[in-house]
Amino acid sequence: MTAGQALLRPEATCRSCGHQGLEVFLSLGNMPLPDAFVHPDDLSQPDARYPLDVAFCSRCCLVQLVGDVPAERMFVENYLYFSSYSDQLLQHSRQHALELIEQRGLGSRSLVVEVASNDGYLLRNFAEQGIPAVGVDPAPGPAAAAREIGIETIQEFFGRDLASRLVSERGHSDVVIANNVMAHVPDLNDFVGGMAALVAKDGVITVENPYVRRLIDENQFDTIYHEHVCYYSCTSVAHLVEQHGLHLNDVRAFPGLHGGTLRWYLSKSPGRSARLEELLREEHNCGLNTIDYYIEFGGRIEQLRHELLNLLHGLQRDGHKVAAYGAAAKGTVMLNYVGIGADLLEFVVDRNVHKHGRFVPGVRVPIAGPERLLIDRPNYTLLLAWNFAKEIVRQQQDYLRRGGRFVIPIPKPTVLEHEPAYD
Ligand code: DWN
Repeated sequence: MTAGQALLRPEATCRSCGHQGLEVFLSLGNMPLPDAFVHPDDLSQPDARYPLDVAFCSRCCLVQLVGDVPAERMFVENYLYFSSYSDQLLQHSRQHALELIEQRGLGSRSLVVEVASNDGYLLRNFAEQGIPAVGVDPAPGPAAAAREIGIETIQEFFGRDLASRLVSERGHSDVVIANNVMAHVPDLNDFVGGMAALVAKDGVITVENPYVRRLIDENQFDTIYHEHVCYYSCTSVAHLVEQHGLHLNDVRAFPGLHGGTLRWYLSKSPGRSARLEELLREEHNCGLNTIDYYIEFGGRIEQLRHELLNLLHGLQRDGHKVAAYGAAAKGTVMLNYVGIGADLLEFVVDRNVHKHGRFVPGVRVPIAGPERLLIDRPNYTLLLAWNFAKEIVRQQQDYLRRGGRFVIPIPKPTVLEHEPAYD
């Protein structure tokens, strides 16, 4: 498929509204699973690869992948993502929990359920105040880590079945939290139907996901990967939840989180805040509800790919050593789509010790700890975890003082001369 065009896939059905026929506006090729970091013993095995095509639904405006990868392949076998490796995310989550406790008057007779509770990074803030909290997460590693800190965790995928078991065993939930998971579920209506069944009549559901408008406007193509099946706007979320007797009531923006996150507030009661109405108007006015908005994006990404590769080849030609920071899912996409491999990168560093000694899927670049930046002293480090640029650059002042420089890949490949202005 040519960048800057759309290709109609008549067989593809919208995951939200069931509309037949989706328009693919970007194809990232046959991509390895983004979090399937390769163990040294498996280097002789080829990476499983799956087509990565992203499309637009002209009826409900949902942006979504065409084609599925078995969820077990992505979130159970060998899933190494632990939320607690980001101080920013921990701080953000604590703030979220404390606001809910106060706004909803939560106490020992309340019930909070978090779907995709990972290592208990968020629920711990409820548990420490004696508020009953239950996590749901299918990934064995993070679920075990949550239990180690006393967070009850049901190690399953969430949907209508589990919701009805939770209701019969514990009653309806005052708060249901679903951060960075509603984008991940292949059977979207089973997931949302489950949340609608679980939440109490006067309860609230909060859903956080990266905002598709920021993805498009800031060229965040590397956040398109097999784990992220859907990419949301307020328009598409409103369509989706109304099919399940839920209403989108409010929205909050967190520009500095994961490249630009929205938190949507859902409930069984109608009513929309002024800021939600404003965002819906903006989405209509900027054309986010039309295919042209996405076609233009596809063309920009092809341009970015050439610019980044040329920049890195130029640094190498000038005799500089180049490494990367952030063995992130988005890093796997960035390296594989642009074509940045072990010929260009000495290694990738990451704080998550579970990834050390492994290799980035596809390009097979080795992963080590951040201390390697001061030991090997690469002249330039490509910041694959650009969404945490501020936190990472703050940590790496010694590296910068000794002459090291970070390269930020998006929205435009740039050598960072100072701390980023991310808030
Ligand atoms: O939706 C998802 C997002 C929220 O998180 C998951 N499907 C998978 C994951 O995607 P990702 O791996 O691209 O997320 P992160 O959180 O951007 O990855 C950051 C990587 O950088 C992690 O491996 C941790 C690492 N890190 C680090 O080494 N030093 C992070 C920080 C903040 C640091 O200081």
